[in-house]
Amino acid sequence: MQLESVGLLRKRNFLTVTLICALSVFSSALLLAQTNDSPVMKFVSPEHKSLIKELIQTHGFDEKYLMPLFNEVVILPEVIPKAERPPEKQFHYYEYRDLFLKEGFLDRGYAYFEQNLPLLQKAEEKYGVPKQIIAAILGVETRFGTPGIEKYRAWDILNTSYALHTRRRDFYKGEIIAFLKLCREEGLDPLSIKSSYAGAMGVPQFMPSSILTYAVDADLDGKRNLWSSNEDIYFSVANYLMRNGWKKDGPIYIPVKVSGNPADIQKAVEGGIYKTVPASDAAKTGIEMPEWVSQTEIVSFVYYKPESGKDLFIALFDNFRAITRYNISVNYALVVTEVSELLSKGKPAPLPPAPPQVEETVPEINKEPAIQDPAAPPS
Ligand SMILES: [Ca+2]
Repeated sequence: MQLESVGLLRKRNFLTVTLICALSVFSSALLLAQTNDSPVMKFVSPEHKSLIKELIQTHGFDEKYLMPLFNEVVILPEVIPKAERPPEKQFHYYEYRDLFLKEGFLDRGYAYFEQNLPLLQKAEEKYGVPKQIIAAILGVETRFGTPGIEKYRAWDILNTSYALHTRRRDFYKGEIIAFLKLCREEGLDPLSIKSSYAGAMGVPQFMPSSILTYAVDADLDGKRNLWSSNEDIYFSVANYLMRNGWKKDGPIYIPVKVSGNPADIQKAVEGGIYKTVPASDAAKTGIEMPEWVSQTEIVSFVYYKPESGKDLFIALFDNFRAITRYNISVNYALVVTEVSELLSKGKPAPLPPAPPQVEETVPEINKEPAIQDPAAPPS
């Protein structure tokens, strides 16, 4: 990408080398398993062997159901660097927002928001999460439900990440178990479901464990359908945010002035999104909270770059942190907020046409009346 620094490229090269090493170790394990273990089991690593055992013994899956599935796994090592460096972690905010806030994106967003207003409103009324926030999340996740944006087979991604993404192996173990449970509960074919490179699925891009925990069958057809039921999708996103701390009618974030000791201010932002303090404590370190913010309100602080060369100090409220539970990134929560504000305002009216240029008027002479074409529709 054009914006990558040389440092980033070096890191990426390092990661690629590490990955190739990891993959070769993994391949050796695979080969060993193929030659020494069950000949039926094409795909197995030491980690997978223990996982399969757990799926059978603890979660009640049948070996005959599991083995053909695991044999189908295609390892996709190229997704690991993507998962390690998602765009929200690569860019300053003013660069990141430009990935979304383009004319086509917003036009699609305005139309989507308007078309789906009644159902979005219904979700807002039930969960207290504004409809424009729900729509903005879907915009950032899947370009307002653009079909075909998920490029991978979820089963391959989850197993690739479990096998190769060692830092997140425990996480992906849980996601494989959740995915199989989800498929069992909803009657889905595990091999037919698509996902992102990180294993997120459906229009709202939930991980399997999140679908099990937060997805709602809002249209009451007996299925939690995050692929094609807008009602299920909107209620699930709103439920997710509500259960992760969204406060109805609460603020998301505000810029605040700082006048205290720079070391204290630095300390206030060091902990990031989740290092919270009561607003009353912030005032003691020279952070000037506006009067309308209650002294007991829980806040955290970060800097971000709204434009090149400019750092803005902002106070984050529960609702900002709720959005980051969807994706732990300041950039992500900022862009969701910005998109939601634009959707809420609605599509700007087109500029008025330029005034007609004054031309010299020439008197018309012998102008015949226009002859009406009898075949033409009435004007
Ligand atoms: Ca449903």
